[in-house]
Order: sequence, then structure tokens, then C-alpha cells
Amino acid sequence: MTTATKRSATELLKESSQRLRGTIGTELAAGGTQVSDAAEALLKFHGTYEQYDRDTATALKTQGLEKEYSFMVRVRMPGGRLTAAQYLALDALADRYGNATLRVTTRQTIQFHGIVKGNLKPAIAAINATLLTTQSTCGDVVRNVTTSAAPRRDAAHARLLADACLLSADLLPRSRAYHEIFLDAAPDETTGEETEPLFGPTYLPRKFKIGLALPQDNTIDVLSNDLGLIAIWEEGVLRGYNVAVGGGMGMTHNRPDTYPRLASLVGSVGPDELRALAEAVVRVQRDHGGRADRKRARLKYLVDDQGLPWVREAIGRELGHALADPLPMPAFEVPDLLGWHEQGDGGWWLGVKLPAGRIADAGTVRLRTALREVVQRYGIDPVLTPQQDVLLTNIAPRLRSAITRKLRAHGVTMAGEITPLARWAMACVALPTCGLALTEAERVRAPLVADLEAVLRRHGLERERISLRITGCPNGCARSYGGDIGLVGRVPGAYAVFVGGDFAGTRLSFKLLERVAQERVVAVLEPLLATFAQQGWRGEGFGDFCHRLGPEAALALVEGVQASAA
Ligand code: SRM
Ligand code: SF4
Repeated sequence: MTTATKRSATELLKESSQRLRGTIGTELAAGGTQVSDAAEALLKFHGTYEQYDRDTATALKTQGLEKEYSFMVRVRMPGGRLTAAQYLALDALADRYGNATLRVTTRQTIQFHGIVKGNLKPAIAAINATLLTTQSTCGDVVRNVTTSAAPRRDAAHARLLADACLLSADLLPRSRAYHEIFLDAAPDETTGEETEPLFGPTYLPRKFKIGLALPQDNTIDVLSNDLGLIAIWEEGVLRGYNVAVGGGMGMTHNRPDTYPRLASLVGSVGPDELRALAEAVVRVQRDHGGRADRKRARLKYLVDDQGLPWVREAIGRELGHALADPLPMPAFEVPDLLGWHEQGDGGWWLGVKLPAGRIADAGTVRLRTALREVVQRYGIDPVLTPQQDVLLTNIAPRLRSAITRKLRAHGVTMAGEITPLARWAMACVALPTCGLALTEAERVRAPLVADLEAVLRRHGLERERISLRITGCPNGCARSYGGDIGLVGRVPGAYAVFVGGDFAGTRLSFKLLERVAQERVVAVLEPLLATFAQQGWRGEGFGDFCHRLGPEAALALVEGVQASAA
């Protein structure tokens, strides 16, 4: 390991935690609604965050009452796969322990919100009983591995999913802390001192994300991962994986040394070297990643601070041989997975839009009930997408109309009935649960989409494929610096507006405006959209058009409107 001169408090905590145990066990057994700061930090490694309801906090404080504390729990499922039985079990747990909703995340998992402290252990144990885990879904470890959600029954998709599952399992910590704390497993006294062969006593400097894509399916935004792997097939044979390192979306306002970054292609490996390669990259980040400043601890900063050639050499050293050059690769595509599609084995899948990933019953739209009934009745295995949607898979052709009818009867809108903007609009959780949110995101997605749709209609752009990504802070959980339009919470009630990324996820957007009041955002974008309608080239996306204009010309177009903005 490097001899770090200064280490953050989290580093010291990890080291003294007895492999992620700390005082979690005793604290969970005690009463109350909260845990200590140390236990809170360690609990993340086991997949849970302490939160409080930010909607009620101020009013409660003025009455001298405690905030409403609860826990968010995140499940691990590489590639967003779960069985019908698992889905139904999780759905039931949302009532028993959570806030009666399931939240599909931008990394293809499910989150529960609103689990009170006394229910945390039984909830995690119950998730585990479904043969899913919450282990390492948060914390300084390898997070949920993402990959194409498309349930296409061909060799390329099958291999991609198998490799995602392999990496996900291989890169889990070996500590038995999770099993002892949440599953009452007895400590293993037969093997002497417990070791973490890959991670060591301080685990990784920061979260570490891996995604696997195909050039023809970059729905995961592979270049936003610390380690992005792109499978290259030629004439039905897997030639190898292109390796990209140093992606990440988060940044901190007012800290110019933090920034979103797309992963850089650093080389390629053969089809059977994936596991060794992933372990090698993890070891490079473990040993050389920053451990002093958590805001600059992701692999992307190591790549920029040391340079790509250095990183390439370091990976080669860990791997035992130099990385081969990247394999030739076609341009990325982003297929639309919503609606009805043939799987290639006689079965069909139906992609259903979930509003910002939230599976809930709300008013006349009983989305949660609809999905539960369809999954239960037809034994459908759902797949979760990186766009926060769900694919209902393995459907016999004769059942298609019955399933459509059932969903409609519960008020669920079918994909063919929504605009491309609504199809591709993502929003992070933000308020009221996220402790880092500066603005709303999930809760303003629908009104913002509706207002933008009206503008698009005015300019004849309603069929235009435009991706909108909204986050309540600069951490970029809905990958808001990629795509055509990014709205990033800046201060309460106002967003930084980003444009100019590309749909395929290969170019970051630029900041058009620093601070625009929520109610002015759509008006500010209108002149740009109007000019795009008149001057956009055939086949050019809105982000491409803004990129072609460049920041200065784009800003000149919106300046008049901005002058009247907050
Ligand atoms: Fe995220 C922190 C939610 C995907 C970058 N993210 C958080 C926390 C845990 C807030 C916190 O630290 O207190 C949020 C919990 C909110 C809540 O109430 O549930 C949170 N992130 C989410 C989810 C649920 C957003 C969503 O609406 O779907 C996504 C869960 C993914 C999963 O299943 O594992 C989620 N987060 C992402 C992504 C997108 C991705 O990975 O494809 C990113 C950008 C990529 C990246 O990692 O750079 C992302 N989240 C962050 C960051 C910035 C990290 C950085 O190094 O810059 C933070 C803050 C941090 O880690 O300090 C963060
Ligand atoms: Fe919270 Fe910010 Fe992530 Fe949104 S982007 S979930 S506000 S950390």
C-alpha cells in the first residue's frame, strides 16, 4: 500500500472496525431511532443508509420533537435480474417494513425507504431469505455490477450477464460481518484471523463501480463507471473486452478539482481474463487511490493525476502482462427497451416505464398492484433497467393482450402512449429522503416533463428523442452530465443547466447556466430548442446540436430569457 501521509477519518474507522463489524450489532439491539456516526458509516457497507424525512424535519424541530429517522436499504442484483418469487417477496417487504414503495435505481437495483431502526435487521434478513443480498451495495467497495437489461436470448447477452454475475460475486468482501450481524451466523473460529485477500483492512478508498456493455447496447452508460468493460464480438465469437477506466459523475460545487469524467479506453483483455483484469484494476485503486480527501478518492482522479500510461502500466503489472491495445469497436448505440419486443426464443418482453423508478400505487394509477398481479399471475421474471424501468420477461405471445389489459385496468400507461422525452427522462431520489439533496428531482420530474413536452410540441419536436436527467445535487446519481439535458440541483429551488452531451453516452455536457429557478428552467431551454428545430441537421440530436453551437453561442441564445430568471 502507498504510505499515505494523511488519512481521512473514514480510513481509520474502516481499519479499526474488525472487518466492518464495529458496534453495529450492539447498536441495532439497543432501542432508539438512530445509530452512532461510526455505525452509520459502517452500515453503508452492508447496504443501508440512515436518513430522516426532510419534509417533516423543520416542523418537528420547531415543536422540539425528534426528526423522523429511518433507513434506506439497497439490494444487490447484477444486471437488474430477479425472479418472480423474489420480486413478490420484496414487494411484500415494502409493506411490512418500508414505506409501501419499491424504488428502482439507476444501477438496476431496488431500494427500500422508511425502514425504522427496530426493523432494519429483520428486513435485511428477510431480503436475504429471498436469496438476494444487500451486501456491498453502498460503502467503499465494488457496487452493484450493471449490464444490458435486454433479455435477448443470444450468446452475446448471455455471456455479458454471466460475466456481470461472476464479477459481482468475485468482488464481494470476504468478511463474515454481514452474516453475523444480520443473519445471526456464528463467528467462524476455525480459520484463524479473518482476512480480506483482495481489499485488505481498509477496503477501497471510495465506492467502485463496474459496468459491462456491448457496443450495440450502452444503456448502462458504461463510460460513467470506474471500470467499464465493452464486449467485442466478431462473427459470433467473443474476441475480448475493451477496458475503460476512470469514469464517474460526481462533483462538488465550488471545488473545481472535482468533476464528472468519462472513462478512458486503456486497453483490452481476452475473454477469459475478465476476472483477473477486474481484480487487477481494483488492486491498483486500492493501493494508489487517494485516502486523504474523500472528494478526490475515486479512480478517475488517480487516472488524471498519474496519467493514463501510468495506470495502464500499473494494471499490466498487477495482471502479470501488459494490456493489449483496445480492439476496434463500432459506435455505441442505446436501444429503446420499452414496449413489446421479441426475445429471440419465442418469448416476448414488455418494457414498462416507471416514473423515476418509483413503484407505488398513487391515486388512479395502481402501478405497484398492477406489477404484483401480473408477476404473480403469469410467473414473470422482472428485469430492472439502468433507466429505472422494468422489463416483464418470458411472456408467451398468447398472453400479450391479457397483460396489456391488466396493466391498463390499473391505470398504467403503455410505452407507446408516452413521448420520447418521458421515455428517457430520469431523476434521482433527492427529497425527502436523500440527505445530500439541494433541490427536488424525483418529485419534479413529471411536471418538468409536461412543461417541456408543451415546448417541444410548439416547435414540432414532440417525436424527438431527447434525454433529460434531473438530480437534486451535483453528485449526478441520474448521470446528469451525460445525455441531452442535465438539471443539477444548485441551491434550494434552483438548478444548474447542462446541455451538449450525447445520447450514446460518449460525451459529457457543458454547463450552460449556473443557477436557474425551477419555474424558469423550461423557459430558459425554449430558445435553444426552437433554434434546434430550425437549424438542427437531419439525424442530429439536441445534445449534438448544442455541442456544435458551443457554450458561447448556446448562452447567447438563452441570455434574454435568463435575464428575467431568478
Ligand atoms: Fe448515488 C450518494 C442515490 C446512482 C453518484 N446516491 C448517494 C446517496 C446514498 C446519498 C448519500 O450519500 O447520503 C443517495 C441515496 C438517496 C436516497 O434517498 O435513496 C444516492 N445513487 C442513488 C440512486 C438511488 C439514484 C436513483 O435515483 O436511482 C442510485 C443508486 C444506484 C445503485 O443502485 O447502486 C445512485 N450515484 C448513482 C450514480 C449513477 C451510476 O452509478 O450509474 C452516480 C454517478 C456515477 C458515480 O458514481 O460517479 C452516483 N451518489 C453518487 C455520489 C457521488 C460520488 C462521487 O464520487 O462523486 C454520491 C455522494 C458520495 O458518494 O459521497 C452519491
Ligand atoms: Fe441525493 Fe444528489 Fe444523488 Fe440525487 S444526485 S440522490 S440529491 S446524492
